[in-house]
Amino acid sequence: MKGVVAYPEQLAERYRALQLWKGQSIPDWFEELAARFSNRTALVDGERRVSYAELARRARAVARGLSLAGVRALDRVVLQLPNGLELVETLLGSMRAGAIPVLALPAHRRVELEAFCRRAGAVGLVMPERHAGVDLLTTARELRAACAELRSIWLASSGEPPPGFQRLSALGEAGADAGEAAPGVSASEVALLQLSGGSTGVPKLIPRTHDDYLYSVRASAELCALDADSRFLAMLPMTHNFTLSSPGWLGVFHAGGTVLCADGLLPGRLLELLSRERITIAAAVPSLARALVEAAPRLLPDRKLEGLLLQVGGAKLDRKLARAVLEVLGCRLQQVFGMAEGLVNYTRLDAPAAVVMETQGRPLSPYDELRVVDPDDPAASPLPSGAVGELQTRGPYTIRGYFDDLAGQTRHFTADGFYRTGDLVRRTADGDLIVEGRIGERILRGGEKIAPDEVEAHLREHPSVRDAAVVGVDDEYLGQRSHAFISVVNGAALPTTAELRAFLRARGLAAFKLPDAVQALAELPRTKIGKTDKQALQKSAAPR
Ligand code: AMP
Ligand code: DBH
Repeated sequence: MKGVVAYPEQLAERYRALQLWKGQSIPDWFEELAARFSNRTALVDGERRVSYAELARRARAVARGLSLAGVRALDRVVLQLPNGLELVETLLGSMRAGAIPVLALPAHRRVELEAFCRRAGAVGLVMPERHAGVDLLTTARELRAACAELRSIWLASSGEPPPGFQRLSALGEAGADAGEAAPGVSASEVALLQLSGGSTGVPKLIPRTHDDYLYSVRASAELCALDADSRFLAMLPMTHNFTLSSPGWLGVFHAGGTVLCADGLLPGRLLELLSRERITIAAAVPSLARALVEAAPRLLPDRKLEGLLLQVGGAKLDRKLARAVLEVLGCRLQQVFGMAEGLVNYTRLDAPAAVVMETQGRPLSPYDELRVVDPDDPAASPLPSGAVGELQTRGPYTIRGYFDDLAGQTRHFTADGFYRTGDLVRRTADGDLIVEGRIGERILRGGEKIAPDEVEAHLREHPSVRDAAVVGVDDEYLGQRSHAFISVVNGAALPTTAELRAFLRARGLAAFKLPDAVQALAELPRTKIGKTDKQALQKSAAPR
């Protein structure tokens, strides 16, 4: 497809010969699952329970509805729905129609949605009429006016949509009595456009093929030992790569298990579901894991979550919180260091506790190629294990380029096809990765380099500090100075800058790493998926 950097043919052949890529499209894969697990429950959304066979039928109806509406093979459709049956059937149905869903998050608004529609050249958009108490109809109208190629906007709403918009549920109804018309979908084609978290501005589009995506899903499901008894609670947005594919709800489907949808629930309610519904696997970002840990003593006094594997990823999990997850929730823990561009690292289920608490795991696939390079001299030979540098990777499920982004190609990918992750990592002698931060977040203070992650981890060890983030602020004399933001443990007194600096010094930290300023916030700002929003913090760090 135009705008997509393909895998080199020789490598593609190798991945096929190795049976990593099986030549099966995601819709065909799901049809096969529907035949195999037919009456088993695939999805629970509130009161609605849907079997595999029923879900396949619903996805087929959506596919036909989209075809009847004029959506053709490889057309892009931006998909923005909250967790639930509609999201799942529309995602599967759009792929069955041969279209390429662009996976937006519920928190995205006009600026982001407009950028996705334009960049993807989308012909369709699926979005809720209201979400989390916000009326989105004006947004929908603005998008329709702004994006010329957008032919249809399907609104998920209970009532009749205003003129010019379609009702999402009508899609499945229109398709239900139409003839069979599923176009063949090639497994080597793009299946979906995932979003990069985007450390700068609006996310870039990530083209993942059926072959490569399914490989990562299957391998992840095996690694996490999923089976037909697996019960997954979707707590993060189901379009996010972690919740979708690592192994996520697609991985649970692969094993014949059951997916339960949660959306925008408070930690207390999530704890109740995790316990009552005997959830066996769930994915969280660290801020959500922290919220669960904090709510547990009150809401889960002695019902420990023994049967649960809590996956934590998306941002660095510090050791203190990792320990609390194990001790307070009483569940198993897995760290997941992944990226929508491809590569996913997991701590293994049989890894020693120290590895699970202190590392971000190792690559999913034996065919993942990783190298750690000097960020200031990336062309030099890779660094030895133990050294901190930028992680570069290529492999059977890592993209070779962003969608339609010739201009950014050499910035984000090397000539030999490695993705420059922008992540600073260190590999232990045993081959596990430890994330040390992001290149762009390094602070260059008067000739010294500071890795914010290191300082943040020490700050979080202070008994009054709940969470911490350190950013660089432009400084006339030093180039940059460091500014720490903290949130404080409920009820604890606010430590002064001098106290915190003394605390860090006592822990043996070099003087240049001590924050020049400390500012307390009630809550650290979060990105749409719940990672600490360092860009926002950088902007708000008041110049002295
Ligand atoms: P995205 O671009 O949204 O796919 O985000 C991927 C990025 O999130 C990675 O490149 C890392 O910077 C970060 N990330 C994901 N998982 C972890 C983790 N377990 N520990 C530290 N950083 C992580
Ligand atoms: O942060 C991520 O993007 C992420 C984290 C864990 C991811 O894409 C994944 C696992 O697949």
